[in-house]
Amino acid sequence: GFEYPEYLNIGVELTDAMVARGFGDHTALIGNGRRRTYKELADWTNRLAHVMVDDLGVKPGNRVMIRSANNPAMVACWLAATKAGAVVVNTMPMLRAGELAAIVDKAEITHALCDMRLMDELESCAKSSDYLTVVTGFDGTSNHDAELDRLALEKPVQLKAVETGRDDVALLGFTSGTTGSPKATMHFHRDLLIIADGYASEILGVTPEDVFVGSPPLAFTFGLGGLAVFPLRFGAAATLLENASPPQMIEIIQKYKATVCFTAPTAYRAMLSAMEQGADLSSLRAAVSAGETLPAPVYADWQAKTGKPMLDGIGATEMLHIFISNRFDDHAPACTGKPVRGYQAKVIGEDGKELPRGEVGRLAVRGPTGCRYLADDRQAKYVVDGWNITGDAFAMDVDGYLHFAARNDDMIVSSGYNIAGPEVEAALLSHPDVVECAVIGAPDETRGTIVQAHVVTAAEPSDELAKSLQDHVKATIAPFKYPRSIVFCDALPKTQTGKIQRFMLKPQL
Ligand code: 3SK
Repeated sequence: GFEYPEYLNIGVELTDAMVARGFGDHTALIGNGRRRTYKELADWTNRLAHVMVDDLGVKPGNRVMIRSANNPAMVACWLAATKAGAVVVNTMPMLRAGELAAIVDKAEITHALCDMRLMDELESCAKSSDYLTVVTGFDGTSNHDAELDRLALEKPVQLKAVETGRDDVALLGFTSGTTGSPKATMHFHRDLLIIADGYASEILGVTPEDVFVGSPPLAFTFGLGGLAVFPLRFGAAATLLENASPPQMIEIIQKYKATVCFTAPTAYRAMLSAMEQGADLSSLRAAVSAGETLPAPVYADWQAKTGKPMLDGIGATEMLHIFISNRFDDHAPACTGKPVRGYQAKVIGEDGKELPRGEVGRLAVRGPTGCRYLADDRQAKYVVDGWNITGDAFAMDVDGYLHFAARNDDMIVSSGYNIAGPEVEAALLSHPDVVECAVIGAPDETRGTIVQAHVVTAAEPSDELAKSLQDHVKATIAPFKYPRSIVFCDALPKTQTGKIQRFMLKPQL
């Protein structure tokens, strides 16, 4: 198990406690062209926490929204609000007033800290909100040129942080999933340590020498763990990029000799192409892929070009972070690995009973960070007898390894066959002209449902290209799975965390 003291504040654990452990002079954060040590981060967050308590009136338990792109100031605001005893809701820059309002209402948010560059939408949300009364701007460019920063400069660097309990809620993680309708998941202070002491320690073996880079937003728990909690828990450095495109990540990897990367398969594909143009990724010792299925060709190409495995994992906002993962010394293509320390997994059928090994069913997981939805009757459906019933279809083999089949919504039944959309996508992605694709079941008069592929291509769309893609799939996997319909498109619809929204491609929508 994971043992923690009764009183625990994750903001203190990741800053002042690290200084006390001798990491004061180590680099904690790199962003906007500046490095900050653990001591500087501890002082900065203590000053900010004073402002929140003394000037903004934040009380323990208040829900505080942070609105920003990934940058050091966002991390500082998150840690500081936590030190002030707040329950933090991190949000992404692209959210509009209506989406912000839904979050504010659901979480009953009273205070918001917002990068000055993103004020407009939040102010228009605040105008019509019954809850949100205090909106304060901070300078996301780290020039300390906004109200919050100016107030902080007057404050002392010593702080008596709020003594939160280890089981007090620290964070509300919002998830809209791939189907719409947002839910808030509650996570305790101790949960944030568990994901570091479990996944990051056991699977990644993080050390103070590590330098992290990646693309997921800090507002997504995948990003908050991978780009803030994991490095800061172990005295490592986090590089933060506001627009983490593959070229920018490559630049940072080369400049700071980054060692651990968190991103999605599409970005790894782009990084692999860049390697052919001379990009040097040799400093990376860990490439974590999650958030989307890792196609076997990307896994194989990475291994061939870098000599290191790509670590595929599956997580969920409900569970806070990754709960099943491959290991450096135990990995395979099209395999998600085994449960992370502290978690258990099983595959169940429609009746909720465990299925025999090898059969595809719904993945159920149990572990210390299990789902607690805030005021949501979907809780009873998601957690049954202590097991979290995910939306993903997996098979567990005789040796206990889990193999992804599809998100339950992605399973296509065509002419009586069960066809896993991601398997067809992986086959299409191994065609040289396919940049991205999404496969869905589309209605068809004769067959009921047919496999339809929506494809972003590097070549000029044509009937010949469509035929070549179909032939390629037939030659790669069982021919009955080939997409009978091919739709060429410029881009695929995605959630703000980069997951493809296949439901948006369904004809009825
Ligand atoms: O796989 C995901 O979607 C995920 C969600 C939250 C945290 C971590 C991960 C990988």
